[in-house]
This record gives sequence, C-alpha cells and structure tokens, in this order.
Amino acid sequence: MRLLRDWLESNSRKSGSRIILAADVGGPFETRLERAASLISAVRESVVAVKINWHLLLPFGVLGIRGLVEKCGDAGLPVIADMKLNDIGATNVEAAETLFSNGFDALIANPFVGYKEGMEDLLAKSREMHKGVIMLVYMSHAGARDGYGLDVGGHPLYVSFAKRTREWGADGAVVSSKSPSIIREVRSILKEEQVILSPGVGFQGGDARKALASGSDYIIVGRSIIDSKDPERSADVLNRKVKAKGA
Ligand code: OMP
Repeated sequence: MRLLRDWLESNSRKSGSRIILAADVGGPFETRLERAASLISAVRESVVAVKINWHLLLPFGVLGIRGLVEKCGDAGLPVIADMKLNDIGATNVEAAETLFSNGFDALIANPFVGYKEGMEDLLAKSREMHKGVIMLVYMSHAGARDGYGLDVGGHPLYVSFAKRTREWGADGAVVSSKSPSIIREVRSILKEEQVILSPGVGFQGGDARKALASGSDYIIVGRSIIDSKDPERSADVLNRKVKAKGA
C-alpha cells in the first residue's frame, strides 16, 4: 500500500503536474457522470489526483460513482473524498469505511471536532485501511478568518489546527492558496512529509506559483479547468507555470 504523499509525488514526477483536479461537475444530473468521466479522461495525464465533492457524492452516492472512482484508479490517480468530515468518531468511521471500501484513497476531515471520540477513531481506521487523511487547516473563502482565524488564547485557530495535524500524524493539510503567509506558517509547523494542498487557485483569485513557493505541495483546481473550453490545455498551461514536485 502506497502512502498518499509518495503516490502524489510519483505522479508529479511523471506528469510534471502539481494539480489535484476538483471534479466539481455541476449542471444537469442526467449527464453529470458522463461529463465527469470525459473530464477525467481529458486531464488524466495532466493532474496528480482527483478530488470528489458533493457535486457527485450527493446525487449519485458512493456506489453510483464507483465506476468513475475506478476509472481514476485505473489511470493511476488517487481519489480524495471531500466531505470535510466533522462528526463523532463512530459516524466518521462509518463514512470512512464506506468511502475507502469503494475505491477512495483519502478523505478531508475537520480538526475542529477534536481528538478523543472524534478524529482519533477516524485516524485509526484510516491507518488500518492504509488510506490518507487530510485536515482542513485554513480555508480559501473570504469568511475563513471569522472561523479559522479566530483568536484562541493569543494565536489564531489555524495554528492549533496545524499543530493537531502534526501531532495526530495526518497525511497533510488543506491551506488556502490565497494566504501565502499562512501557508508558510503552517509549513513551519507540519512535518516535512506532511503535504499541504491549496485550493482557491484561479477562479477564487489564488496564485499557484505563490502558493507553491510558500510551501504548498499541490494546488486544488476546479472551475478554471472544468469550465474551460479545453480542460486539458488549461491544465497544461497551469502546469507550465509551475515545477513538478522534486524537479
Ligand atoms: P475551484 O474554486 O472551482 O477551483 O474549486 C475549489 C475546490 O476546492 C472546491 O471543490 C472546493 O470545495 C474546495 N475547497 C475550497 O475551495 N476551499 C477550501 O478552503 C477547501 C476546499 C477543499 O477542501 O478542497
């Protein structure tokens, strides 16, 4: 079983990419799966992983997208479930087992829920199944500072979340591409082997180069690729702006 970090890095070396595709395909439900499959076929050699969110998980469920998830696996791409899990341990474990036994390789969880009877169980289950857990440390929307930036005894909440990510031994953290100084701060807290994934590039105004130069390992990109007339080309244009991991 491969660690998520090693898998992403090996894909990045092969493809020269640092992009995790957010396969957020919206629009008519009847054609959503088909459009998601075409999108993944088009960009499979231009991205290092695929992240799947409510756009597909909610209407079709884990069983309904199993074929799509397997298609990513066949293309050598790890699949990350983005439900930002945030519940008691037993419920988190149920969700994780369902995702992991249906082809998902990692999931995103919210450290806000705490360790005992919360993240501890989820992390244990993920380790047992050799799957990845990424913690949500600082989000990309304008209101992120109202939550993740809250002062908690002289430091912002995201610093506690970064420390939890380190102490709990998660595989990495999500930190907004729009906040390079926070990426640097989180990078200084995490272990070297813990990856930083940064959403918010392009459509939300984040700069891929700045995020990567500040310590992000990969960028999460949805609409700038999906909504483009030529998704493969858009991904490749973005890839040319940045260097592959380890290059
Ligand atoms: P685009 O803005 O279209 O590139 O999509 C960004 C993707 O990243 C979406 O799937 C969001 O749900 C997700 N995301 C954020 O945009 N901001 C965050 O802070 C965290 C995430 C995430 O966890 O992936």
